[in-house]
Amino acid sequence: MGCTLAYKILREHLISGDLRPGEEITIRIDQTLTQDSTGTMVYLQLEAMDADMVKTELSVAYIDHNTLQTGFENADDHAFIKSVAARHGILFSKPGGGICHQLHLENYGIPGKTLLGSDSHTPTGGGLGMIAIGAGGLDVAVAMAQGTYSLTVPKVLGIELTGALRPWVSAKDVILHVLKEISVKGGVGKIVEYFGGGVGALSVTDRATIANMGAEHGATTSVFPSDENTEAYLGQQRRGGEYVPLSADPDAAYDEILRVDLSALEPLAAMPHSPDNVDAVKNIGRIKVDQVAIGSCTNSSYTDLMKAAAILKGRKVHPNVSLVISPGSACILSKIASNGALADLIDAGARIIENACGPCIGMGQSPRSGAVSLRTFNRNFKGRSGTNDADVYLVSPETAAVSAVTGVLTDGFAEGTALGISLPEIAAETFERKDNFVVYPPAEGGGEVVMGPNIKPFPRGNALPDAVEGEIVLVAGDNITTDDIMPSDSRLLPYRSNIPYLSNYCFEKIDAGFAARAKKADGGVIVGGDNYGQGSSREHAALVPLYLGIRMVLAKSFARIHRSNLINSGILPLVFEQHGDYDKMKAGGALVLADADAQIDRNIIIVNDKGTGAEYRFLNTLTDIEKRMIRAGGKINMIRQGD
Ligand code: MIC
Ligand code: SF4
Repeated sequence: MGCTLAYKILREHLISGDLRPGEEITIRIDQTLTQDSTGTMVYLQLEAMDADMVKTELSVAYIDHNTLQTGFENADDHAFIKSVAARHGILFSKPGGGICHQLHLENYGIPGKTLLGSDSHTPTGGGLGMIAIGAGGLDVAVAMAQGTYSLTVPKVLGIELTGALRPWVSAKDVILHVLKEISVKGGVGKIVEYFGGGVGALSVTDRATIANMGAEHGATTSVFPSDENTEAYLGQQRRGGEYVPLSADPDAAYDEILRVDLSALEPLAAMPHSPDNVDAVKNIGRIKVDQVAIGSCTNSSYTDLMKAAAILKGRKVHPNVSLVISPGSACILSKIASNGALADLIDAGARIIENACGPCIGMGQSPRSGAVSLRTFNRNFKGRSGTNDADVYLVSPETAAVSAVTGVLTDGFAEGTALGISLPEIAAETFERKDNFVVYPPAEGGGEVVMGPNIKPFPRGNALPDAVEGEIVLVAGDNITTDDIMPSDSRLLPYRSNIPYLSNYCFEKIDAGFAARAKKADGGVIVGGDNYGQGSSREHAALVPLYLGIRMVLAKSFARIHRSNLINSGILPLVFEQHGDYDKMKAGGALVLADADAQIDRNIIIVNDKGTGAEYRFLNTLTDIEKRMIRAGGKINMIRQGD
């Protein structure tokens, strides 16, 4: 049987371990990226490791999340990141340059390379044929310091694409369809690899949209072949020389296969409050819309904005709708400014905001109370927009633009509206390579670290005690997101380098009393359902609980990045062997994991109820390296002990 593309790239980068599903391997990391809201922590950790110049071929520190600068905090973080980047040979991408994933695709992504990023949407690079993985900040810091990353080998889910998309149906609808099919946890433990005749009908930015939102089904990453469309895209970006053709063997053995006929797809939308709550736009109906937002790392490419401009040209945004557009990069904004498309958007009544994450992470543009907001983004978790009772629908740029005009959720295809754009013409255009927003590090590195008053030391775990015990401070349900655990909006994002401050808001949106209870319990246990910790890569969702004294999280299953972040912080994630035991967990009860050092080596870990003595069995999913981390009280401690 032949080899998948994913395994070919992993094999190329294998340093140690067996490339078989479930085995732990260490791979070489060619490139890393960070963004500012996880980056401050990454660079504090890099400094704490006494690292020298980075060991990667390329590392870039982007500023794109915290760009509101309502106080000194964000700007201080930017200055800190810039100073550390210079010290270690890291490129610094200033605020205003654009969104990290779009910028990386345009400027630095190379087929066949590995990329590790401190953001869950790093897999966007899979659109260029990279193995691009999102990880917690500490893993990215280690990758910069050592040039390596360890992971459990995922299975490969092959998605065979056939046919071609009809007008008004776009890449967003492909990934929404996949999410509907496999759910928000269907990709956990897998790499999703696209193949088949339909791949050629998708441009690199289409592929990037699909790979980007693979984060929403929990996959380790998603990857597309590198073909003539890849060559054309790199040529457009004046990087034609970096093209490498790559594909799976024709008889590649996939662990599972899902087939998607592109020609059968129609405009879709993810309804509140989950990216997999998907239905056809025409089935949802013509609901009244208050806000439309076009942008984010999923749908802010040049093509996406050109489509929106073509739909809006000569029309007017509905009086009840606020349309807001955030281009993916300065390069895209400059291009639409010079070709007149920007004027078409503004003349239609669009609000143009900075090339940054912006409303996607609640940094401004929160909709009004009870609003319906259509967004081309990737996550519609409750409250993420900054308005707790808003209903956010995730849609394609086409659906967003036409709905902004009609004022109701609209299926442009069903309406028979003309799209008025030639996609091949757009794909043939070239961009000037500009690096006006990039600061290159001095060849020799070095320089002072610039540290503002909002930047506080990060918490470190303690070595594993004889017994891990504590009160159950929270019993949460299924699919708890990291936005639930550690909310991040314009109010809290400026405090990403201040864990003590953030700790007051842990679980705020679902349980306002959590922080106070956890502080009082001083060593609590969190209980979660399935897919605990889905969503972002923010390690604050582990560091804040650590700061609050949490030492153990029990769940039916964990999302990949959050599970690693817990372990990196020295917090033990245990999986219920019997899901029925979850129902027996009551807030206020007390649990103990006795003889912890010995138990950590067993396949089944026993936890007892301190009151009744009742016994609960948990699966131990820790790899050997992870056991060492838990024993040391976290990854940094392990590294500093020279382990
Ligand atoms: C997100 O989309 O949730 C974020 C904000 O980009 C996060 C990173 C963060 O919390 O800083 C992510 O996706 O990893
Ligand atoms: Fe930024 Fe949103 Fe993309 Fe996260 S998902 S990187 S907040 S644009």
